[in-house]
Amino acid sequence: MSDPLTPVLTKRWLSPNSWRLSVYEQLEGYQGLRKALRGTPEQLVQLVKDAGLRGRGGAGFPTGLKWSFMPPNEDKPHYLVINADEGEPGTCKDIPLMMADPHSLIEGCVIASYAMRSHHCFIYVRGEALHCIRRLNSAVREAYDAGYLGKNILDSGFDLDITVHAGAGAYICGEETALLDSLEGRRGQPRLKPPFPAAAGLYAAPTTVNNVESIASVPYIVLGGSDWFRQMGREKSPGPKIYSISGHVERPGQYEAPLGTTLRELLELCGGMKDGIPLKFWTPGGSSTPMFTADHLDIPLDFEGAAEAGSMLGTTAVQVFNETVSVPWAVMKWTKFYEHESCGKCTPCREGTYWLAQILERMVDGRGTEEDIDTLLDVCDNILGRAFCALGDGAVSPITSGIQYFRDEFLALCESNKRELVGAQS
Ligand code: L3W
Repeated sequence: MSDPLTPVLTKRWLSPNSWRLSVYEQLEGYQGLRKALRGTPEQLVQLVKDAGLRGRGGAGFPTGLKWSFMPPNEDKPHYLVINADEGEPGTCKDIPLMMADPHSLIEGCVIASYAMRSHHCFIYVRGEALHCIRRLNSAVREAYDAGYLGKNILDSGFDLDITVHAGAGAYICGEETALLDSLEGRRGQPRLKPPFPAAAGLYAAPTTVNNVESIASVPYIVLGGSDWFRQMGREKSPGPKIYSISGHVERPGQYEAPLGTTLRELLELCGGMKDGIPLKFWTPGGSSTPMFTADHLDIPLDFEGAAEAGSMLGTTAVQVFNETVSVPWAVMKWTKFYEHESCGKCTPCREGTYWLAQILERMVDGRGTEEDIDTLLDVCDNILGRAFCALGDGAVSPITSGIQYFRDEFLALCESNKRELVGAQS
């Protein structure tokens, strides 16, 4: 539940003109950078490790550890790339953050670049979010004019340029190596890992790819310290988090709360279920994370809690569905999204999502048979762990979890078809 230490990341969002540099500066803006530049890069990496910050883009990889993979020498240029491609269905936290408080991201970029000895940072933004790209470009210009970017930042001797890059609206480009390919001007498709980006990333140079919310958290860690950060959230998943809540709730939106907050508590924050219609199912972190049901209201939504209950925290995109929604129908909609967005590089995902979508459409249309349920699970089994990137695994999550919790609904669709077939024959 929201505690006295939060909000952190969203604390400026309701201030008038919160995106302007002058407002940001009045509210502690760029104080973290001033403090960071007085220390060494190594101290910063250690601080972020001590804080226990974990990646906010879906995987929860420890941020400080990732930074420490960057080589200490500068034989090649080092790059920081911000993954602002936010494409996971239901996820709407990074774009609001960049719209309301772009300087927190920019300040985080300068601190992180200093820590990793990078002199060029790219912010890769979802192409459809033109409003966000404009806002970021304007904030970057303000930061250059004020000496927070460019040469000799705040007389520290440190130089950094930021380039805001517009993607072209492909979900796959949220996968970090596909993003790098796209940034290099190629068609966005995932690369084989290893090598991880820290060894060979953008232009084959050492690169760190971090999510917007992860980097926007950094100035607060520098100012508040690792112990302060660890007071929020849970031992292995510390800190504040922006939960994007959508669907059948009274007040959908972004809600900041410590990691480990439960859906029951989040529902209190957002006014409860819309019109009081009971909850049926929900995703903890976007459609790629296996769904939960009304039995999971008290699961702590942090990396461990979600995983122990059989799902993933993902992007904390909490999508809430009430009793009026058919699970097979929702699963079909999600599957058609994955089919459309499959990049086509690997066969399990390219062919598998196509077959899954065909079968689900047939079932929802009342033309399914009981064997279709087994076929669905079989195709899922042949995608899971066999696709080239995480997109394939994500695509099967709604289906396997949907059948796990709501098999009767899938069966009922097939039963009605069976009755029609028998009726037609008699
Ligand atoms: C060096 C090693 N670096 C791991 C780095 C790696 C990456 C990070 C996490 O997928 C998940 C996915 C989505 N040496 C390393 C290493 N790294 N081992 O750590 O890596 P990984 O592979 O665990 O995850 P990922 O490929 O980044 C992210 C799920 O999040 N998701 C989110 C989707 C959201 C979007 C979006 O909105 N744009 O894509 C939701 O569930 O399914 O499982 O940096 O290099 N030994």
